[in-house]
Amino acid sequence: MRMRPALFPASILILFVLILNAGCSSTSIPAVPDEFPGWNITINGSVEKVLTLNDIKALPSVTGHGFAVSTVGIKYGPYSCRGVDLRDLAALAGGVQTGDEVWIYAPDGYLWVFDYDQLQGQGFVTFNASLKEIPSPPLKVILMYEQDSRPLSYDDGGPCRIAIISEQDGVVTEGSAWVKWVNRIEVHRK
Ligand SMILES: Nc1nc2c(c(=O)[nH]1)N[C@H]1C(S)=C(S)[C@@H](COP(=O)(O)O)O[C@H]1N2
Ligand SMILES: [Mo]
Repeated sequence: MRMRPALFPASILILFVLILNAGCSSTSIPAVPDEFPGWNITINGSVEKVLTLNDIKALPSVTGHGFAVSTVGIKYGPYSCRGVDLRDLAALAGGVQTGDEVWIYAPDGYLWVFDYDQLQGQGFVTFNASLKEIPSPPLKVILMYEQDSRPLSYDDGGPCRIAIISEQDGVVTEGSAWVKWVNRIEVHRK
């Protein structure tokens, strides 16, 4: 009899865990705020801002074609990508000036740096779908939260990943700049 009072709450707890898991086991991609509770991103410049995913989605968004290639030549995409231009995010923390760099951090320790020209969409190496180098059209660097009209899953680098997009279809960029799981952005002034 001494075990019973302890067993009852434990079974209720297990039941709750099962119910919560059932809610997450859907095969469709869950809505991002449910998939990433408490997630936010820090933008550090002359001031610092912390944004939730809803804050990011409330900002003006841009869309375009995104297509990337890994260092071993595996292509991913083409995708339609939606997100916020990095310059608009930086503007919330004091903005970028000529010569600034933007450092993009992820919790796995990955760090990628965009120089000022790249923030303007210039100075990237681009390829066609056959991976032949082509002159770069104007590009945009965005913090992507939607890929092919769906929230970005964790496996794809969600909730927010860097994407380099073009108005023109079939422009491939180097995958190393497509930082997954972005959680911190810093504006660096020399
Ligand atoms: N956070 C994070 N982002 C990252 C990387 C990483 O190791 N960590 N690797 C980069 C590199 S080198 C490539 S080629 C692509 C690979 O993207 P994939 O994992 O979606 O294929 O992600 C980029 N983004
Ligand atoms: Mo890579």
